[in-house]
Amino acid sequence: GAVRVRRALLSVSDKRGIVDFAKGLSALGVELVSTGGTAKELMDAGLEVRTISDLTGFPEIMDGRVKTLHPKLHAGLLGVRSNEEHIKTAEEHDIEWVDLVCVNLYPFERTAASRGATEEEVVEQIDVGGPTMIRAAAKNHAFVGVVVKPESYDAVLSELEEFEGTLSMPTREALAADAFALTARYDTAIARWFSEKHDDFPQLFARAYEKVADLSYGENPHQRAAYYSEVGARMHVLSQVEQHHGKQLSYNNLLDLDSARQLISEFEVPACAIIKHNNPCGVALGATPLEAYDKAFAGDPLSAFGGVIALNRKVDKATAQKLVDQFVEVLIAPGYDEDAMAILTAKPNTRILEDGERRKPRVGEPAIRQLAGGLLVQDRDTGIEDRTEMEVVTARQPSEQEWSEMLFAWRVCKHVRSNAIVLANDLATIGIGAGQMSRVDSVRIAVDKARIGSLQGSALASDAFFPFADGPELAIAAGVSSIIQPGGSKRDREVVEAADKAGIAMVLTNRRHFRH
Ligand code: 93A
Repeated sequence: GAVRVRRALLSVSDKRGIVDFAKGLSALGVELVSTGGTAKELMDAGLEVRTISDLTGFPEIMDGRVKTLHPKLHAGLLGVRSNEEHIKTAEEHDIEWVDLVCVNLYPFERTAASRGATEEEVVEQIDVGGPTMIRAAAKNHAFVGVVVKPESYDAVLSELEEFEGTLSMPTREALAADAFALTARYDTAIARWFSEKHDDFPQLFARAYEKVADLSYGENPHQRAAYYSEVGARMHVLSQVEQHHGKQLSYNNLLDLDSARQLISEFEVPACAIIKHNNPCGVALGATPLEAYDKAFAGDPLSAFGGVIALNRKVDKATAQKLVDQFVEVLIAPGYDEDAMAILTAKPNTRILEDGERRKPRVGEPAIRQLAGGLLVQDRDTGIEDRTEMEVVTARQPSEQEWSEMLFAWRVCKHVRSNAIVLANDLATIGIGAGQMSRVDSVRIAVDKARIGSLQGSALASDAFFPFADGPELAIAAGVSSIIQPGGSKRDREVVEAADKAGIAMVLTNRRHFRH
């Protein structure tokens, strides 16, 4: 049934709205009990407040580490009001029932995320008394209400005002659900912080996610979807990206956007990447953003239709004029010239995004994928091999030009679904074979995509070794003059022989980059 609120305990770090809430309670005749800082705030506002020490008969000690951790308070929260035994005990020990608890916690997450905070400061922000009160009140929701966020104050107050100072069971249950969600999240953030100090895979992989946005639908219109950010993560895609124009980002947009940003971040010089269905269909470097875009687009003009386009330079007028000729789903760049923006926003549908300051993911931040009822967790596939770590295995050494084509293709290849084959010429992809179950099929697709002529002297990158010589042979016949691949196949000898026979250059990276 409904619970009559006679006494409320208020103890909050985030003091937004607390004075008004307390005034409302006070007007309803509720006795206010409060801890140091909160009590002061309320008294300054002219409210009559009892201190927690007055209730417990014990001072707040040890710099506030022990303020509310007292049996007199916790018995007053946990006692079953309908239990004769509990009532008798309460009388014996002068225990006063507390019917409403309003608590929010020390800002652990914020402190842990702030750059300057020392470990000691972060640890000090682990709230002990607050969660204890919240859990006690939420457990005893049959008799106690618990409010854990300022956003709930108005609704709680309205109900109390409307129903003669009482709170209904459904309301108390909903508040208890909020309360346990908060303490779960809070402890998860703490557990994550501790486990991250040791750069390993903790026994209990504690992560919490909070909703950032509902999406209109998922991969398909009949699937519901939302975007969540990870609690405690240093960055997430939507916190860094500002949308200037166009409809809300869809589920598929976000997926492609994430891939586009990862790919484009491989390059320092002006670069453009066009993503379709979570694979690049055109990637290029250029002296200007316009040149990079033109070359990326030329890589596969048919597939570029409705793609996610990422640039790592400010978009200028010339590039904007080219971009509006195409159907672009999403455009992302570090900025836009004013005249470029005017041109781009003339089209109502293109989602125009600005990439904010990029923070690299923390070393050790894992990549996670969901399986039925479980997760696969692995290190991120960060970084890329240096030329000095690679090995030329053919009689012919690659020319400097071939080296740059191969290294470019290799960087792109890492971002293509396996089996991945990337053909590049003039620092632009000319054909990409992605997501095939057989590597030779990926080679075939990449070669088919490339325009005749562009293949002469092109470079091929393969995300993993060639199990047979058929793939390289096909590429060589089409005009490829250098191949970069991890090596490590049983038939490496046959593969290298095919390269030597054709007089092309082959480089082994000794590391593969599957992306499944
Ligand atoms: O250090 S604590 O874990 N020890 C406690 O006994 C305790 N009781 C309440 N922190 C404690 N609190 C927290 O103090 C509350 O969760 C709230 O965040 C904060 C309010 O303190 P003040 O009213 O002094 O500003």
